[in-house]
Amino acid sequence: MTEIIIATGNPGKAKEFRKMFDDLGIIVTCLADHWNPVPGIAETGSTFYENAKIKADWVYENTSGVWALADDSGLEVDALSGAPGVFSARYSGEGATSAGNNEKLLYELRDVHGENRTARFKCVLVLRTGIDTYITAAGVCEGRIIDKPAGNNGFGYDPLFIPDGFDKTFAQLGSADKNSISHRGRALKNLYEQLAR
Ligand code: ITT
Repeated sequence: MTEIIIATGNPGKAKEFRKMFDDLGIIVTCLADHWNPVPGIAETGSTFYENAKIKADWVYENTSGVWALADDSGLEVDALSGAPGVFSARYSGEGATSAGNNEKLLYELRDVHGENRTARFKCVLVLRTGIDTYITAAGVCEGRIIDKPAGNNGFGYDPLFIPDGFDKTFAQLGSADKNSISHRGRALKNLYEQLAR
């Protein structure tokens, strides 16, 4: 394995991957290291898998066949029938910000209380390693949505999500703690196990 490009334009994800791959002794780059401006790859799929594959394919096909790893992820809230799901990044509309998405989520959950606020983060990773070769891995982290943001670490919905077994949000946990139990950390561990076989 020589180089892996992470097919993400999300600096929060990029930072987590850099840290996790660094712990494995592997150097990675992201879209911003290769393209300026960072390409907006249209996510036209209807599942995390389809969107991850679209992003991995874009990078593989726009380089000389460099290994491309894509993450498609999101938050599924039970009381909202699984929303925002694949629309997590753009939940509050075009040009959505994390603050806007979090505000919308709290509004949608205004009448949902206590143990009915269960949710989970999901992550699907697709690594394209050749013309027709892919490795896929998935990870899930169960938890609940609190009623006001807490913490400044991480990104996205982290200030609203408390993982099961903890009393702090992802945004209050340090990155090492988050990565050890997160959907992304679990998916990457599974991917790495497949690579090591
Ligand atoms: P790329 O496609 O460029 O990777 P993106 O942010 O658009 O960046 P996704 O389409 O996979 O990525 O959307 C994932 C969204 O789900 C992300 O923008 C967050 O809103 C949310 N999300 C995923 N993982 C998260 C995490 O670990 N913490 C908080 N929010 C997360």
